[in-house]
Amino acid sequence: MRLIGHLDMDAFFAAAEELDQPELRGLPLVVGADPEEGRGRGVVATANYPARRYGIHSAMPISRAWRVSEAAKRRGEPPVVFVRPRFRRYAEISRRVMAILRRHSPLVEEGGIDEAYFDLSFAGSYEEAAAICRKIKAEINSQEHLTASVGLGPNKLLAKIASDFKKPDGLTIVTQEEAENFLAPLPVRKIPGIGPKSETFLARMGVAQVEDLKKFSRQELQDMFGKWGRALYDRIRGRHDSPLQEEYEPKSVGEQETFGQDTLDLTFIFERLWDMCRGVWRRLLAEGFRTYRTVVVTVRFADFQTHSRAYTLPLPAQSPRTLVFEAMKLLMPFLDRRENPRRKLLRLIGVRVEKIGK
Ligand code: TTP
Ligand code: MG
Repeated sequence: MRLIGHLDMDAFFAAAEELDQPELRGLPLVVGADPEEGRGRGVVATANYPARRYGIHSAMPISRAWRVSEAAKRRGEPPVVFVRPRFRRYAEISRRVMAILRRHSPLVEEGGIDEAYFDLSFAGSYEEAAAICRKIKAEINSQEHLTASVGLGPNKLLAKIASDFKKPDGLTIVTQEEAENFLAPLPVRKIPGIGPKSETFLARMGVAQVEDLKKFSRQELQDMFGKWGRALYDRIRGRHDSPLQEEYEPKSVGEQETFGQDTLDLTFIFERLWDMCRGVWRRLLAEGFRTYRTVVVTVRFADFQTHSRAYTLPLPAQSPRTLVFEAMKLLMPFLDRRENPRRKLLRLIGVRVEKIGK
């Protein structure tokens, strides 16, 4: 029997800030870009739970979070405290949390800075595995003074959905037998792989919950979503057998930048792109890699519409010049009529390399 856990820290960046600045505890808190009195142009990285009650969430424009805070002030409620992220501090906490997990599980797959899958099959039963999960949570609490939510299930899919089910400080157990009933009432968006676009597409067909999606045959899902549709057929029934991968390697290295003001100044944009490519190349080498095969460019227009275009080279490349060249080719269509017929100004660009190697 496989027993897989998934752990996800609660409001991670915000919780870390509250830990280091106790005077902030209990106040609505946003970690993210500088709001600059409402003129700030970046986004919210995360919000603590009091700020979420105001409707603030990750990836929201920081200017909007600022307006929410001003409105709260007018109602006589506490305004939001805005702080800049301190990534090195979060990485340090992350390392210690991962170390706690590794003391309790022989196989840990780090899924990101604040989440990981861990194999507890050796425990032999859900009861034993749940006891280990409680111990892990207790240790994170006593050693790091932070809370995490944990999901326990027969595979990575159910473990991940379960860890998100009760937050903060939750522990949710879903057995294979319970899986279908557990998934059925959830919004389709809870299935990893269903993003905002698929969600909208499905909503137009009246499909909101997982149980609505179960009316389609495997073939129908394939017709809608391509090859992924076939896998989706199994996912919504709680079936997923992909193994945990111990070696967590960053799958991509990238940078992005929100401009000081929206622009279509080609000289400026290319200069920024050039700089970013050099930055990406330096970080690739710094992380011990030498090659990449896929180049991804992201563009966000002034109206917040965001597009990414990727190109995969036939062979791994190992020069920064290829990166600049491919990134420029990917960016060009957004600057002219091909992808930007209304000549919208650019707000942000990003460059990323994927399929990286040593
Ligand atoms: P999440 O685990 O998605 O969010 P969270 O830990 O803040 O809150 P929750 O209790 O719901 O798990 O992401 C972990 C951290 O990653 C988060 O604290 C900040 C960062 N992050 C961003 O910078 N931008 C984003 O869009 C998201 C989703 C997260
Ligand atoms: Mg989290």
